[in-house]
Order: sequence, then structure tokens, then C-alpha cells
Amino acid sequence: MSDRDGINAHSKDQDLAAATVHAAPELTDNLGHRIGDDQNSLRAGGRGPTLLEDAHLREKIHHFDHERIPERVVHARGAGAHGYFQVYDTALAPYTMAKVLTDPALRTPVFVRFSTVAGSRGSADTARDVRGFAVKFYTGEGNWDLVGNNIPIFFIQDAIKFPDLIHAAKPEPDVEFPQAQTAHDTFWDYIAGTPEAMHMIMWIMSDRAIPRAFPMMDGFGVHTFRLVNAQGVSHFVKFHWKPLLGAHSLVWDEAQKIGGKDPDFHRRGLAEAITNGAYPEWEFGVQIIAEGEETKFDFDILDATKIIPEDLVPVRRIGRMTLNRNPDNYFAETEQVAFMTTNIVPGIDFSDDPLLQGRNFSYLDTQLSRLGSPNWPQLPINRPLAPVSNNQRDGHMRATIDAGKVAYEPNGLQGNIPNQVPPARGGFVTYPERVSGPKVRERSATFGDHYGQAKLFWNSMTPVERDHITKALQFELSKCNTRDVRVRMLGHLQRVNEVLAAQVAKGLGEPVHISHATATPPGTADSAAQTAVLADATSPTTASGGLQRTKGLSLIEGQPGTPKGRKVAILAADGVATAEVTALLEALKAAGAQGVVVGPHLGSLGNGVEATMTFANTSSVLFDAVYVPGGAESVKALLGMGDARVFVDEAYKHAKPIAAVAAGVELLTATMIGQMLGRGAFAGAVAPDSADKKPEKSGTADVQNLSEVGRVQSAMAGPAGGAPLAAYGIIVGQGSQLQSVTAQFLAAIAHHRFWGRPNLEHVPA
Ligand code: HDE
Repeated sequence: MSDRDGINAHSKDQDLAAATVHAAPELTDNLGHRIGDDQNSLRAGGRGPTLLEDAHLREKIHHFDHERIPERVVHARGAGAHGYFQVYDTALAPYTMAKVLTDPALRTPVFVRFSTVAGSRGSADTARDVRGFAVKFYTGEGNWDLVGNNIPIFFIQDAIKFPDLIHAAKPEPDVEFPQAQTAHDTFWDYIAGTPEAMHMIMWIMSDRAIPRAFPMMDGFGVHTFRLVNAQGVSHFVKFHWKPLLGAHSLVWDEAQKIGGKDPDFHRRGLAEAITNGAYPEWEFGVQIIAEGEETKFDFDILDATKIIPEDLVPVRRIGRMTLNRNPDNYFAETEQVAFMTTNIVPGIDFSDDPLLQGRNFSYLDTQLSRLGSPNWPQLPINRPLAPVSNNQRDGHMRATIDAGKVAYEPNGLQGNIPNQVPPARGGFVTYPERVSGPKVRERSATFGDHYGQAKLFWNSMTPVERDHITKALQFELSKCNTRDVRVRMLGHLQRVNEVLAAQVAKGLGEPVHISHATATPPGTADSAAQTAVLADATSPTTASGGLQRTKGLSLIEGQPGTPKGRKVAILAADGVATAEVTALLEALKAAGAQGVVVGPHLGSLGNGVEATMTFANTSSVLFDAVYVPGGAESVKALLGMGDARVFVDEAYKHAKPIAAVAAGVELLTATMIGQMLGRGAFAGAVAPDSADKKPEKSGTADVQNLSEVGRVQSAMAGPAGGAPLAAYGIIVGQGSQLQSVTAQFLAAIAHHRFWGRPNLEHVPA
């Protein structure tokens, strides 16, 4: 067995462990001298000048002065994790000789880095942006990097445009703002002159650009690649990652507030999930197209502004990735990891996508300015598990000691080793694609349709998702200072969908020229009126394989519903009903969700309930659902706290499940929920306080059963003429109904958001 065959899921962990150092009892300098005093520099007298002789002071400050390296020119803000990848079976063997994709016995170690694109290293996680989704597979055949995004297409078709796109998106160079935002003149000025970006604009204005969590994001290889089998036959392929938790998003008002309340929201969530053993998982999928088949499409598979709709070519799920270990050191691992699109293994190859071809230059080039030496592949996080042997030598920070006098080939002195490897023994051979043509700077006519798939995306959205896209465009363009930029963008939107354009125009105070009904934009809340206007506003597609809509695009339709990974705030004060808190905490834990008691102060709230967060140090926007247990004293205190009321109001506005038991229901009726739905909706739910009673055993069963959500308890009367409370994701009950309330609440959490609640625009949160 060679070193290449012995790789298992832990191989990279062991490799990194060899380079990991732990604190030792004795303090030393960098060259092992024991330090006697690390608090006082060497001075001529207690009040005298510092002496040049103080080598320890100079070493310490010298190292500190050089601790930073340049941040990535794009994707500077990121978070990473270790894990492994394994295919289910040999299904891809007819298509590729890559062992990582065909041998189900292999657990290939991976390191994954998620990122935003535009913001700098310290920017907020929840900015509206594409997310990077870069996976480094440490395979026995060398490293394979799949450097993808959470959106399956890109803004531009040719790499030569990338510096312009990024210059336009980054903070404006004269003033260096806005940070991590596209809502400014230069971005939209560039986009208005770049029609090929229109499909991508639909995606980044959608909720895809504000994911709920890294483990709740799709991932895409974006470009068309090749799979090549042992006979040298090539198929085209698109790569997909599908999260087991489903792909879910924040809402924009929430994302903006989180940016201030917890700028580390996504990286904290990833680290906590792994620490808690809730390992993020994705299935790996492929769309495979035989060579020649691609010419049947009315779009070009080499054009990175196009998807291959899933209804045209289904995604076959062939394996799974699990992330199960946090990095030990952010800088050494997440900051120094260097991905390259050119890292591929036998059985995988490039297509002629001009964006991919340009990337193949950029990723090697950029590592030199970031990591400062051509020896960056020797850094522990970058070095492969596959053995390395070649005649490259020297350079800054060379870590290996390359023994022997021969550093060239061919050579006779060393038996001509290291020697080239024939294909039969794993040597890489480029797919011998036949290429001919004049040298020209031109774009193929097959790349010419810039609006067709933007329409496919728009049509495939549910009405509330269309409302969100429209609101995002109203927001972004309203922040452009130059009217001409706004008006030029309206021209493009008109070509995607005229009702969309009219609604955005309304938000910008521009004239609307269509006869279709319009609605006044509603501020930060979802608007029932705008959603209704957009509900039937579809556009005939082109460049979409004859499809008018396709699955795989909506974040609301076809996503798995699960309470796993969700975080619930339990609002409580001194005297809270212990049994109700305990029952919910247990039920959430059993369902893979997490409950957090939020109180006016940390620590004991009496009877064994501990508050681990306070109304001052957290916020409604950091949770997926809210629960108000009973306990007369506790509820009385909450009723007197504006922060507790806003907590509930925001959860209502952001369409999150809300539950209350016994006296806890009073907090709901006293907040905007009571006013929005009418207090009558809660009739019969408020019962004598259950604090002293023994509750029924809490129910954890049947949490996946979403029909529970629609089931109305006898205690819950529906608002006159309206839907029952539970249909709005609001679950209330008496203390004696704890089991049923808990089960319904879990089902509501699994459903995630309850769009279309009444009167949202009136909620002052
Ligand atoms: Fe990148 N991109 N990119 N990109 N990209 C970088 O490489 C570049 C593109 C992506 O977590 C840089 O090491 C060009 C598409 C990710 O370390 C740089 C073009 C996609 C990451 C670079 C693109 C990506 C990067 C900066 C246009 C999705 C972060 C630092 C042709 C398929 C990787 C670095 C990490 C990073 C260049 C377009 C994904 C400068 C020239 C399309 C996930 O080399």
C-alpha cells in the first residue's frame, strides 16, 4: 500500500496535529531562550531610557509588527471547518476515474472555507452578498479544490471584466465607503452598463444573498467542468452541494440588524454547531451532460451566467460531506488556506468557460501577494496528503530540507528520479480536446441572451420571494445618489418583468407607465399589497430549454422542513414557570434544536431556571422562534419591559414561530400581535397559571408532521373570519395543554417562517 492509499477521514487532522503546538510551562523567545521578565523592558535605571540591547523586547515587537498579511482581494471575510467527504457508491465510475468520486470506501479529508465577497476581513457576516463555498479535498491523487459559491451563476462571462466588477462593488475609492454593500452608485453604475449581469442580479437581490447559516446554504461549482473516464471519454458536469438542513435565508430587516447585534453571526453559528456535535452536512450532486448533448440547449453551457435548469438535467446525489472539527487557529488554517481552481485530479478537467480559464491564472498569482512566497504549498493547511517530490528549491520560508545534490531532470546521478508518471500509474493527462479557430477578442453569439434566465428565475419564485426581490431593488437603488443610475437600471428591470420594474419605479419615485395595478412600497416589512401585485407577474422565458419555471430555485418550495439547527428564545423573568421551561428545553434538544433562556439578568430566575442571555446582550433577530412560558410574576415583569415586547413584535414581523403558555399568552396579547390579530383570537387560551401544576409529559413526537401546524386546538379560537392562530405560526395554550403546544411549536419551527401575517407594515419594530 502506498502513502496515497492509506488516506482516511482523519489523515489531515493527524498531519496538522504534527504542526500544532500547545502552550508549555516555560516562557521562551523564538529561539528557545527562557525568559526571566516579560513585563519590563531593559532600562538604564527604573525611570531611564530603554536599551537597544533588549533583544527580547525587539523580537517581541518585531514579530508583532509583522503579524498581518494582506487580506484576500475578494472573499476576505470567511470562516472554515474540517471534515470529510464520501461517495455513496460507484455510480460515477462510468464517467470519471477520480477515486474521490468513485470509491465508496474512501473518506477523503476536506477543509471548507465560507466567505462573503465584497467586505473586508472585519465586515459583518450578514451583508447582502454572494457567499464563497470553497472545498479543498486532500485526496490520494493530490489536492482537489472546488472553489464555488452559494449561487450557481456569476455576474460576468469573461474573466477580463472581473477587476472592473470588483472595483465597482468595493467601497468607493475616494471615501472608502460603503463597507460590504452593493447599495451605492459605482456598483449599480457598472451593472447598468453590464446586461450580462441581469440573471445574477435577480439572485443577489433574492434571499439567497442573506443566508440564515452556512450549513443552510446550497453550494455550486458554477462553471461547467469535465469528468473523464479511464477510456478517455469526457462528459460535461456541473457540481452541486445540497445542505441536509435545507437552504434557508434571513429577511433583510433581520440581516441588517444582525450586522450590528452580532457581526459574527455566521461564523459563530458554524463554530457552535460543530462544538455542539450538530455537524453540518451536504449531499454532493452532479448534473451530467454527454459531449454533443450541450448543443441542443438554447444557451451555452460555457456561459457562467446560465444555469442548467434542474427540470432539464436532474441533479444526481452521489455522496455526502460532513464538517466535524473547528480549526485550532484561525490564522494558520482559515486565513492561510490557499484555494486554486487549477487543483484538480485525474478524472476531472476544465471546460473552456472563459471565466474559469481566467480564474485558473488568478488563484496561483494571488497567493504570492497574500502569502509572500512560492513556498505557500508547504504550509500545513495547504500541503497535500499525497507525497510531494520535485526539483523546485529554495525561496522565502522554505520549510523542507531537500537533501541531495540533484535538483534537475533529466539526471543520471540520481537514476533520473523523481520521474514522470505514466497515465496508467496516475500521471495527469489533460483531456485532448480538439481546438481550432482564429485568434480573436470576441464573445460567442451563443452567450448573447442576458434576460431569458433572469425571467426563469423570477417566474420560479413564490409571490413572497418576488416581494423580497422587489424590496431589495427598491432599497439598493434608492441608495444610489445619481438618478441616471437608477433610471438606467429600471430599463433593465423592465426587460425582466414590467410589473417588477413598475414596483421598483414606485419605490424610487419614478413614473410608472403600465396599466397593471401597483402598490405603495411598505417600508421594511413584507407587504401583502405588493406581494399580491407581483403574484401573477410572470415573463415568457428564453435561453431556458423551453421551461417557464424550474425547481431548485425557490427557497420556499421543495425545501426539507426540520427543527434541527434552530435556536429558540425563551423569554423569562424571576418566578417563571419552571416546568414549562424545562419541558421545552428538553423537547428542543431531542429535536436537534436549541433553547436559550433570555432574562432581565443572567443566572437563576428561581426554581432551577438559569438565564444564559439577557435582553440587553441579545436580540430577537438572533433567534428563529420565541416562546413565552407562564408564571404570573415573570410575565408581569416582561409586560413592563419594552425590550421584551419588541422581542415578540420583531419575531412577528419576521414571520417566526411564536408560542406562549398560560400567563405567557398575556405578553402576546399586550404586544402588536394582539392588536394585529385582535385580542379575540386568543380567547380561552389564557388559563390560571400553571406554575404550580405538574405539566403533562412534554411531547417530542411527530415533530416533522407539518399538518400539526394547521391543527387548531380547542382553546385557540381563530380571528373572526381569518385563519386560525396556528396557521400564522402562533401557538398558544393553557398550562394543561403543554404537550400539545410543544408538539405544535416544534412543527412550526420545522416550518420555519409563516409568511403573509396580517398588518405587518403596522408593526413598529
Ligand atoms: Fe474567485 N477569487 N475569482 N470566484 N473566489 C478569489 O483567490 C477570481 C469567481 C471564489 O475561501 C481570489 O485566494 C477571478 C467565481 C471563492 O480562500 C482571487 C474571477 C467564483 C474564493 C479570485 C473570480 C469564485 C475566491 C482571492 C473571475 C465561484 C475564496 C483570494 C474570473 C465559482 C476562496 C484567493 C477562499 C477567491 C479571482 C470569480 C469563487 C483573486 C479572477 C465565478 C469561493 O484569485
